[in-house]
Amino acid sequence: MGSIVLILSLLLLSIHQKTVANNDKQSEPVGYGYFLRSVGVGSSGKTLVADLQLIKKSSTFGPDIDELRLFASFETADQLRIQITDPKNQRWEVPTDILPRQSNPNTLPPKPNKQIPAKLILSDPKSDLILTLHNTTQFGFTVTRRSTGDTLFDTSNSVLIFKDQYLELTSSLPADRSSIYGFGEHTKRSLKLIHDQTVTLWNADIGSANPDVNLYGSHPFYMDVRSPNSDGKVLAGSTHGVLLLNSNGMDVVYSGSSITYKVIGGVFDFYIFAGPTPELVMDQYTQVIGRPTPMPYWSFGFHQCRWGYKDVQDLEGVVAGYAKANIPLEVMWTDIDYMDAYKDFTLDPINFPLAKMSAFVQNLHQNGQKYVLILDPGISVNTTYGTYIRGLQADIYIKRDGIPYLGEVWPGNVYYPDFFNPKGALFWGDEINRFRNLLPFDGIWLDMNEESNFISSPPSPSSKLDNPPYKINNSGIQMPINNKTVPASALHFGNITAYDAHNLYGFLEAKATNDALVKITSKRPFILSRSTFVGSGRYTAHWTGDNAATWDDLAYSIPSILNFGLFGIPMVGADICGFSQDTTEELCRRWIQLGAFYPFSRDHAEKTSTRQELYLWDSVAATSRKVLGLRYQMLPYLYTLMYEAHSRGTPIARPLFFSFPEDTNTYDISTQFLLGKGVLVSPVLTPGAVSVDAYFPSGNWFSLFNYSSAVSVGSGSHVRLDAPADHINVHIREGNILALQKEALTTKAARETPFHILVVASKNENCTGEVFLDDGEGSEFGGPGGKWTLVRFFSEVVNGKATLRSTVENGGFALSQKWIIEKVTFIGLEVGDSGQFGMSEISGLSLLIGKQFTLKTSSDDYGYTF
Ligand code: MIG
Repeated sequence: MGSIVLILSLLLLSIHQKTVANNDKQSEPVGYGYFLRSVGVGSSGKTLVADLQLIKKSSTFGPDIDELRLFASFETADQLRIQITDPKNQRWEVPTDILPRQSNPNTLPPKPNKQIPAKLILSDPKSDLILTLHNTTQFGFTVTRRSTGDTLFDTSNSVLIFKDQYLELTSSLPADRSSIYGFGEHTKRSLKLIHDQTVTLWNADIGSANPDVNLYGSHPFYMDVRSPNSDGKVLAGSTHGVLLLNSNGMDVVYSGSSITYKVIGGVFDFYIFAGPTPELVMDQYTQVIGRPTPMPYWSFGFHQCRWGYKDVQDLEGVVAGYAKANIPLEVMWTDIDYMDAYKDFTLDPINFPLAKMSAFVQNLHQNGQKYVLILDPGISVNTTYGTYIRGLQADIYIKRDGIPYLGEVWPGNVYYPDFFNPKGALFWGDEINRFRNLLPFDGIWLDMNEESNFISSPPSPSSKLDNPPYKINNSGIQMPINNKTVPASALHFGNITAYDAHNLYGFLEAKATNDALVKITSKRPFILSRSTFVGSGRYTAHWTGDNAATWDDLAYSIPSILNFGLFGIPMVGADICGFSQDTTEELCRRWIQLGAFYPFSRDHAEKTSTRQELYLWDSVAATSRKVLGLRYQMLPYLYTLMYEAHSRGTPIARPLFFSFPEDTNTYDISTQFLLGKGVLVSPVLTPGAVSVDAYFPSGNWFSLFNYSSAVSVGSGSHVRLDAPADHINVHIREGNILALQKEALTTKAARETPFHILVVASKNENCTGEVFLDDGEGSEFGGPGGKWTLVRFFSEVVNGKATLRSTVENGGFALSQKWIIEKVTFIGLEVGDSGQFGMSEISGLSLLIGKQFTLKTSSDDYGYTF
């Protein structure tokens, strides 16, 4: 039997030839790439070790590594891991203390196999995933879904390249059926990745007002939502996830029909998550990278920040301005202005003197408000500065050529603490503790941790790290990787190079800060970090960085926020009203309308821009009272979504396809999002608009501002909604039950109000909701025997009679707080077949929320009995 081998030269697209084989039988290795030399399957049948041998050398981007080892393992039924590395030389991998994970299944080299079949299958009967190793003209692998036969990941049409400083691998995708989400951090015009683009991952202090370039964090993770295939086996919304666990700089080239990883170091370490729903992918993904850390209840309040507050009086004026305007203000922030000459852990003695700052913070606390301050990692090189001296004594600064690396940030010359060094983390924690003893701040904002540097040090001629052969598309223009950061040849503790560790700096700073705050306060910390990596959600919240006060940036905040949900960092927001440039009354009004529904809701601006506190314009103030009023009513819901995120990884703010995966129209939506499973936010994103074109997946939807205003669509439809200047459309879908409280000026005051249960009845679907209650600040979040309560609500309409009942887990806590339900509102009660909806409100109740109950409306008039 003759085999037909077609060799195409794709010199322009790839540095290597591409080999396409159309036969199934093993033939002589052809072209570049590798072939399988030996394969051993572990005794469980769920793991495999293989040795690969280079077919033909190439010199572009350095010499090839001749022999590779592949480990494959069904780590769980839903998680297949495939790692390819160099068996002879230990290569850089993300350290296991940064990301704890299973060790390789079997490090024994497999026995050489004489006859390796052209196809070798590894499967776990419990798993829907199947791994096939191909060994026709060269090695490749595919991952398929057993239940549908769908190919999820497929390298068999491309060449594997593995050099010291360049790794390349391509997976083919069904361009017409695959919707890809993820990879970050970038500002994107669309949530779904558009075809034919390169996304670069290399943490950089580049303002998020710049779309499509690498920003502050690195998340080599994507979710692939499939549309149905022609044989009807793949149902719409069948979803899997793919993580490349690698911290090195990389370009990811996405054409639509393929995805190519071009990585400048480390190893290939793929995790394929079986899903098959977006929610399950998030559950599986965050089991590996760590669940999002619980955020304090207060952090769901509204935050005000600004770079350029002049002095304590300025701060006091802002707090008073909010109070006077009756707009909720939970947290007041200070940017670098509070510091003495921009030195961390100091106060400007003239404008922010300790006595005044102490009184200011004490006042906030008395009003149930909080205070958060900024810290930059760079420590001012200054022999009169205690922090600097203690750092030197502890020998914890990042070094280059044997001495601390000298960078430049706001204070001028700086050294960077090395968070890889256990002593570095302790030093940082100790400085935090000292400062907190002076000024009892409530949370920490970590900026400039990419690491940002105002200078670019020249490459060291003796190092191959500062100027690697493959230039990732840093800044969108192949800027050197050393551009305005700590150079790649700098060294961390344990001889870890900045080349490998660069993208982990912000992660480690957040971890050190979190560890310190837990130790100091015994409460759950609130930390906001600009730089992040895979798993940062275990320690920190995130904001999207330096956007601009433009309508585009308002719109792009939605994809950015939704992406961070996919990265396991659900507490995320964008600078409301815009960071750089002067905002306008209209933009700021539309922005707070949207920003009131960001998981993290903070107004922040750049020093030279016009002031933009919400009370400064009457129309912005009025809309703020309205939208933040709804946010504060929804605090128990937002907080319960945090609990859900922590328990199962589900984002707080979600793309529409999370709840409606079967509706392929939802895959393209970047201008709306869901809070939880059933609250749809449809903002105005353009100037001058007084209506909005919103997409509604099938069902009955009710305005949360006006329960009698309904949108009812049989199948998903675009609906034009009124959106006058003072209004944002927020709808809740049938089948949901919300536990609301009353709005107030602080979360503390809101928490003291009685509950209002809003039941959105449904004829066709289960109607459910839940609320998680605890003290909102303890380090424990759920857990056995703890001080928390989980109440689940169920409602049905039978013969025109609506019922609401609850089940209560661990009711003791809620009972101890004496929380009561004062009102129950049923909306969406269908009146016969009229298409009209009825409403029934039961007020004057005093049901203990910590005790289960059943409530029935009597027929006809929806009166109630219980
Ligand atoms: O070089 O601290 O993204 O939020 O206001 C700019 C001043 C440093 C960048 C942050 C921004 C903050 C600003 N910082």
